[in-house]
Amino acid sequence: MAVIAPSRRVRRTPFSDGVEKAGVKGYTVYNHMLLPTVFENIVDDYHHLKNHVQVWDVAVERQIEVRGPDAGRLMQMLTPRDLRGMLPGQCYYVPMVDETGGMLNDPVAVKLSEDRYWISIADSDLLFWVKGIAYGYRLDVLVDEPDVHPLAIQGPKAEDLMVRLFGEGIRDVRFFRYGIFDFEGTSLVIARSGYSKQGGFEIYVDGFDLGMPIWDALFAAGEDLNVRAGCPNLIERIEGGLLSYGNDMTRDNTPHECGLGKFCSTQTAIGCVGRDALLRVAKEGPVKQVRPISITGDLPPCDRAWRILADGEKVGTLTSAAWSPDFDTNVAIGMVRMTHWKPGTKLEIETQAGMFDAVVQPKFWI
Ligand code: THG
Repeated sequence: MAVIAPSRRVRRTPFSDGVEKAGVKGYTVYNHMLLPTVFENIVDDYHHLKNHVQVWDVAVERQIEVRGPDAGRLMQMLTPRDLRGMLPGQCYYVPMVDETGGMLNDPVAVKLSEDRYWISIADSDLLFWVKGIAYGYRLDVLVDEPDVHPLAIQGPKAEDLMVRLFGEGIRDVRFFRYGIFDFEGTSLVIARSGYSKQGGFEIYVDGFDLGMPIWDALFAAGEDLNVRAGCPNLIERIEGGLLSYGNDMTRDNTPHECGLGKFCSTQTAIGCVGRDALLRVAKEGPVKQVRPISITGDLPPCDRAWRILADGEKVGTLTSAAWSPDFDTNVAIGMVRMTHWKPGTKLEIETQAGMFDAVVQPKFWI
């Protein structure tokens, strides 16, 4: 692969200097910003993530701030998840859909106060949709992208590292809750969350200038914990069934097809613009759905959608795959038609390097 040409359109993050110093070997572009994909190699990065602690530059998880008297109303228009019980201090994983029930994004919503939220987005230009809804309905809200940059601390030793910087209070932060903690006189939102199944935190770093001081403080405090720079790991996130917007799902999919029905309460999500469409499809149930799939053989990189076949007929699409050292198989995520989605069903995957045998799994690996 050739290099990514640097330019203003491919934004650097407050942590990019640290990422480069740590020897980043690959990037992707996500929300028009650099996202590291590999440091040592993807397998070594994976073992380290599962055994130690990593600091991830996930500033690409951009915030859309929604602020004003109609903030709560606007948030409910965006998602089929019922937000009435959401309190300040909580984070919710919220599918966001258009008027057809198609997935626009799968962000984490952070409720800062009754009239102020952050939408911590996956890779799509959701800001335009949110601004359009706010303007079209003449809502009394401000919608913008603040100077806030998530830094994730992930891995089994994440809590011990965070305590050294922010104190014992870190241990009391529950999953998908946040607390406010001080760093050199600045108050920061710190949540127990992150795009791995290894446990950890996300620091919402407020302001570009604070980026490298926090980065450096984490590495200084964690030397004996074997802290390293890391990034969302392809193998670990497939094992954990963490979906990637734009890869595993697009606007063509409903939340139910993505297996995100458990994050929808469409019946009571009054005001959601996709509500009628979703009520219609939810009644029947989806006819295709995301499934964990194991594949045997020496796979090429999954850099395009692969056709899933059974008896020579297309029965689905395979969108993420990687070799898993811990489970000794290729782990994969695919969208499979209901006729072939039962665990144990044998499939064939058509790749750029030929055909591979695959089996639908009963559940994700972690
Ligand atoms: N953190 C923050 N913003 C994000 C991500 C993140 N924005 C982009 C992307 N990741 C959004 N996608 C996801 C996907 C899965 C999860 C979070 C964001 C996740 N899921 C838990 C799981 O599946 O185990 C369950 C969450 C729950 O039970 O509520 O964590 O990572 N800030």
